[in-house]
Amino acid sequence: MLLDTKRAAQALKSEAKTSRSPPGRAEVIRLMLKDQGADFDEKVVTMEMWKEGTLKASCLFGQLPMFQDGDLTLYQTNAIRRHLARKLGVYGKDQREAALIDMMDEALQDILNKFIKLMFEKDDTGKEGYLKGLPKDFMPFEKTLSSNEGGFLVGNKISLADYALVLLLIHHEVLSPTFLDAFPSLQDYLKRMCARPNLQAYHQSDEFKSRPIVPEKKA
Ligand SMILES: N[C@@H](CCC(=O)N[C@@H](CS)C(=O)NCC(=O)O)C(=O)O
Repeated sequence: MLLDTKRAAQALKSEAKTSRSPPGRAEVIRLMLKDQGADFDEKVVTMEMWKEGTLKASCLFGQLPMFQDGDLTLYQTNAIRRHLARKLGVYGKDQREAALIDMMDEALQDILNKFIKLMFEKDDTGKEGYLKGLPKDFMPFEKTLSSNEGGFLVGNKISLADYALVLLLIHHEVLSPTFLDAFPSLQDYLKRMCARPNLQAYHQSDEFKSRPIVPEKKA
């Protein structure tokens, strides 16, 4: 079970002025679970529930998300992501691949952090500068994909790093529909990934669309 605070976090940052809750960091977890066909329940915590305090007091670090897998209770998004990646077999075929997946994942989270910061800015002044920095940010992934015959970021099987990249590409395409024009390998990769039956179904679902990370005013 995934317990996520995205609505609570959104309400806390009410100046972001988007009426729907953004997917944020937990979305990679959902993408991985959906693509792998894993069953899970999700509870979204509202601001009212969170403010009441009992739930916060019960969380080990006073924060969400929280993930329960049988008798294992996990906090910390990255611990949850990596636990699931290991469990679902999307963490590389050996330690070498796992290390490369971690490296890619960390670099992608650096981009995600900048992206989330932009999404929560009150006005659009940062958008132009942000878009100018995209070639530098995404070129390492373009290069990696153009030289990896396996068709994935690491090895020849989908991994946690691919889920993180796919999600970032989807969100950046909303922010800037032409941004992928300069990246032929990323363009082809995104098409292939989004054609995976479970990913395609989730990407086109109302559930996915109900959590736009790019508020309409930013797109
Ligand atoms: N390092 C933690 C950070 C968790 C975090 O910042 N959670 C926020 C929501 S995204 C939260 O619970 N905020 C409410 C609070 O701190 O009271 C992780 O990656 O899971």
